[in-house]
Amino acid sequence: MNHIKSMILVLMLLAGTAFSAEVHVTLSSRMTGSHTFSDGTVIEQWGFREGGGMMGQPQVPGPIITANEGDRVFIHFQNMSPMPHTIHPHGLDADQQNDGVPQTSFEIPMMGSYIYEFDANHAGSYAYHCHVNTVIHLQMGMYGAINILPPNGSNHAWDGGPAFDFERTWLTAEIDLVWNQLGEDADFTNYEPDLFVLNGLDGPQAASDAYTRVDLLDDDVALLRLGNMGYLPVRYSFTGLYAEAVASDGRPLPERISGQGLVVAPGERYDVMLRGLTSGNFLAELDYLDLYDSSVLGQLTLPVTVTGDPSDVWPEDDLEQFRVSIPSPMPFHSSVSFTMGMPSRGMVDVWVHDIRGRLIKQEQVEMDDGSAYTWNGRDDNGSTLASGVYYLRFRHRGKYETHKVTLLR
Ligand SMILES: [Cu+2]
Repeated sequence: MNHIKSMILVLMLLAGTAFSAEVHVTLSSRMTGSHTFSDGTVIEQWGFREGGGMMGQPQVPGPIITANEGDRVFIHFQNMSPMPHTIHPHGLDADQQNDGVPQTSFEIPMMGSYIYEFDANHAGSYAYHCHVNTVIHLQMGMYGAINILPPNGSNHAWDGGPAFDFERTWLTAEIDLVWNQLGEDADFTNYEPDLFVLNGLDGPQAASDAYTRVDLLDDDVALLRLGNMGYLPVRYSFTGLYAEAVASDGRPLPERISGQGLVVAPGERYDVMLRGLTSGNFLAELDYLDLYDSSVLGQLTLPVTVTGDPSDVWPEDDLEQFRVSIPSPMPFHSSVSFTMGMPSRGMVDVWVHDIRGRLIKQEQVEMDDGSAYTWNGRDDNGSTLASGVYYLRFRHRGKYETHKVTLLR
């Protein structure tokens, strides 16, 4: 008996370490970078690049560091610049010696080096940035993303979370040209950004950047890792597309929320699943908001193309537990019905959106296996809706299903 127990313990230990590995990345810092925007404006840049040594310019944002949940990550940092810098793993549980906060640990001096290490404990989206005089070092470009995949490295937001076909990391920031010129001598009480950037690029540059732009084919699902490395909240809209935030700051959200109007505050990250509903050309619109009155200080738009034939049903993680039949009749004139397939009686949340993603109706109903849900083509106020395409989204025990219906008056 004891023998079996110890065998099991050994197997458990082996199983526990089966996926964990060491991830080693070499990053070096530079203060010699520059970037020219579409309108000809040139800025100075400080930042990181992959590899050590003296050669080459910084990359802004810095290289994306990718690991699997359970991995131990080692960042071999070389400071090839005249000022001290650090690497702070933002949102990760690093110990004090590895969190890159100079006030509680140390700076890496000119030509100095250090190996930062931490455990990638939770799949999700994180960041890194220099923490020396952070206000200006971050503004100058010393930031990048850390993306952690599930333990097996599969294309899921987390182990058991929603699947994606490809991912995009979108880091926003702004540039105050006076700060950019004055560097550490800038007046940090007066921030008046002139340029509003995504992955270090202005709108036209981002639109032609093969990594940043998003092109969806058929039922492709893109995982957008939205991170804010600037000082203004950024509001996103994806009109005509299906966008749903599933995680934030490295943890699954208790309730998925719409990506339409999602505001990402400075330092925050959101994981948004993006998918086409119909083929066409769409826009991701980013509004950079005033911290105090939420007025729009800057905007950036990015084309999102949907080609092929997106299906009507959102591809769900696991439909075994909860299924919703196709709508009947289709198209409908006065009402449309769906039959529930569920393991036992329980509450079902229902949302109705129009084709622009606006919420029309929301309710919670008690349903049983085989019960029918009927929508009468009216909004929450009981008003009759116009002819058109609507989306009904159902949720039961964390499982979602979405159906498209056509209303013909
Ligand atoms: Cu720095």
